[in-house]
Amino acid sequence: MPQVLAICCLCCLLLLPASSRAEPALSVTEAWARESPPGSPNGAVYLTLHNRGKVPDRFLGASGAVATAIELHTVLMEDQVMKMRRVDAMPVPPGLPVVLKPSGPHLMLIGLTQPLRAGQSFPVRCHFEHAGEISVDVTVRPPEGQRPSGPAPHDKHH
Ligand SMILES: [Cu+2]
Repeated sequence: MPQVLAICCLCCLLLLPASSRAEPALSVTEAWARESPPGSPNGAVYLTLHNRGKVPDRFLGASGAVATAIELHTVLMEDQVMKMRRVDAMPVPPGLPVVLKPSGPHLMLIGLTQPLRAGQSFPVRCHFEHAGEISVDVTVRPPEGQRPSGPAPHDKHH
């Protein structure tokens, strides 16, 4: 019965692309880390999450060989002191970019397995509840205060 087989194959072809060819709802951009001072055991990764889908997703953190452990941290003020807290997940609502940046949420690199040198990059795998795993390259930037390019840090507005 070659005809049955043909129909079956056609069905498979029609069904498959619907899920596999869809535009990825989630993307990770501007992944960067600060160069680690010599001997520093820890570091932090900052990045921007974009949810272009219609359903909320959740960022579950990341993994990679750059550190013994990578934790998702938020920063909060407690008695005028900035404190880091480990969280299990961060909401990534549709439409609004979620920015992990210095003095804000970040991926904490605990127990660096390699020094972070400016100009180099390393891979991490970001995990999402719905989107699954997304791999990104994290660019290492020079230490704060050293800006080989770009505007000087005097952008205070009163
Ligand atoms: Cu931290």
